Amino acid sequence: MATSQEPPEGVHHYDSAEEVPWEISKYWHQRHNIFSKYDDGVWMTHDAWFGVTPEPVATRIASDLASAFPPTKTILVDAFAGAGGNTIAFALSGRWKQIFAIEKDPTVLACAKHNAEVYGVAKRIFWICGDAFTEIPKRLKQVGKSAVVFGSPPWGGPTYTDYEVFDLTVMGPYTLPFLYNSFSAITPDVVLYLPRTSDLRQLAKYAKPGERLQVTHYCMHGASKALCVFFGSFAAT
Ligand code: MGP
Repeated sequence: MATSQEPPEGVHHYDSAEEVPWEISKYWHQRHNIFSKYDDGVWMTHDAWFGVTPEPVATRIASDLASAFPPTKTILVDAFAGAGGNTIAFALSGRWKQIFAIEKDPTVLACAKHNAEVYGVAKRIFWICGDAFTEIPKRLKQVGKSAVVFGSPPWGGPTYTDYEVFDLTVMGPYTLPFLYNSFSAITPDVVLYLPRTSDLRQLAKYAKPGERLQVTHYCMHGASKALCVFFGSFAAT
């Protein structure tokens, strides 16, 4: 579905390489891997390019989450929706009765909504402009036991690649302990999308006695893009 809407200020759709700022050009060249429907008018902000989950990875994550949790889990919360890569894939999976997409930057949320329209799933998603750490307790405290929280937080920018092993306790602006403590207060079923170099020892500390946490690397062209750690019902014994 091609859209003819004009992007609001701060939002762009680049059609040719000449329009693209140099720091984004590596991502723009991967645009069809990031959104297969990019040419149908996908919207992005400058910063959204750095953190968006490429479509094949988002699709695989959505399929893994669909089967990971029991049927009593009917609500999926995307705590940091960004430009919508993961949210769209969760909606396309058809697994969830309700999907909440939370994003605190209204311009980025406008991109996510628009991109979901491009993919024909915008009406299947509840869009929330706000901070995940206040919105989730406010809206989901009562239904937490039916919910899974997925979080693809900011990693402090592309410089995460400067470290051989990425220290999740200093990840900015939200550290692993802060993310885990905030979301697990609502539901034990939390999945976080983190740098491929994340310190696994820091993740392992959250395994309950006798349990192991599942960590899945998501790859494209034979190389890991990132990993997901699954907390909660999914824990392997
Ligand atoms: P990358 O390392 O910035 O780029 O991001 P590239 O070129 O795709 O990777 P490489 O294999 O060529 O080195 C890799 C993936 O990490 C992206 O596709 C995003 O899904 C994810 N990602 C990157 N950053 C900086 C963030 C971030 O801050 N937050 C989240 N949630 N994901 C990110």
